Amino acid sequence: SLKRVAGDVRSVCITVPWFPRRMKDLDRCNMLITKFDPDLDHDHPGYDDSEYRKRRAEISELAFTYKQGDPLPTVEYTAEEISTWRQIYQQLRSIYPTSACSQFLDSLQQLEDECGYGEARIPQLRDVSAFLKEKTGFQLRPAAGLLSARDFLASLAFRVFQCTQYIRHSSSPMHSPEPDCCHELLGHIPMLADKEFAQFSQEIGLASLGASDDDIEKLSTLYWFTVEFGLCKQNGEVKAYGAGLLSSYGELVYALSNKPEHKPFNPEETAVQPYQDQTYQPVYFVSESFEEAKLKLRKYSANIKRPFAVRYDPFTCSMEVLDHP
Ligand code: NLE
Ligand code: FE2
Repeated sequence: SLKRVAGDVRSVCITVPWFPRRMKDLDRCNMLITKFDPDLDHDHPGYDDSEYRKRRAEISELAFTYKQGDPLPTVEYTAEEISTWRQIYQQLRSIYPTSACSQFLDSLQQLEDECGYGEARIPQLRDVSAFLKEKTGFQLRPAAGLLSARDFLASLAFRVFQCTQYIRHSSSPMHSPEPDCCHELLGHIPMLADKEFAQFSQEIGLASLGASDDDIEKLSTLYWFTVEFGLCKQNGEVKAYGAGLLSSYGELVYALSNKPEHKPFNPEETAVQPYQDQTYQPVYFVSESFEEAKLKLRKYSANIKRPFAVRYDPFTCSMEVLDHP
């Protein structure tokens, strides 16, 4: 839906896509991209498994009916689901010390000490959200599947992270083409518990509000190659900070091998790099340090042109929209 920005009388006629102004508006930011739906996608590992599809639909329903402010739903995971989680946790945990960036390792340790992370059980969104809220002010909201980039990015502006709650099919533990709770809990949550990373995630979100489709496309491509698949140097070695790598044993090993191409991170180039989401990436962007990635992204986001500026008011959890002077 397109709306005129009230008060914009200087320019000829600027239409700005709708965006959430209050946290409650996030109830409208739940547009799903159905390309990975196991009911529709023949290549999905769960396509032939009607039990899996039923279970997945049940858990997605929790997200469909969720309203901002409701307590986060808890899911009673089955023995099979917990066994998938255990396998993933064990394998990934064993290579994190040599593959993950230090910010990730620090946070994961805290999650294990304070939030019940471990191979024995799948953490509940409710507990994880409370943990994050204390660390960085981020909170979680259940999502039914892969969301549109615009809706997903908009929630980041409010320090809300939309999380799937179902788990990937047991036949493909080492890589999933779509987000699932392993991806959210292992890939994203430890990074969101880092103050600086939380700050820059929110900044990408703020830059996306009311942005043109073209800018959303660029921002989500940047998000893809950094927050999802980013690599950075630490003490002379290349380490992963991207969530899509940190939740996929298969791709994490591959990304750090000499098979894929490694290019230096540069937002202008990265924002227009084509990508695919079916299998491993042929190219990854490496920044000189975690800080460098953050600084460059911030600079890029700040340069996105809009006829207004936004400021988040954490007291009322709402966006102030300011006309540019
Ligand atoms: N490939 C990732 C994984 O296996 O956990 C998920 C990526 C979601 C964008
Ligand atoms: Fe993700």
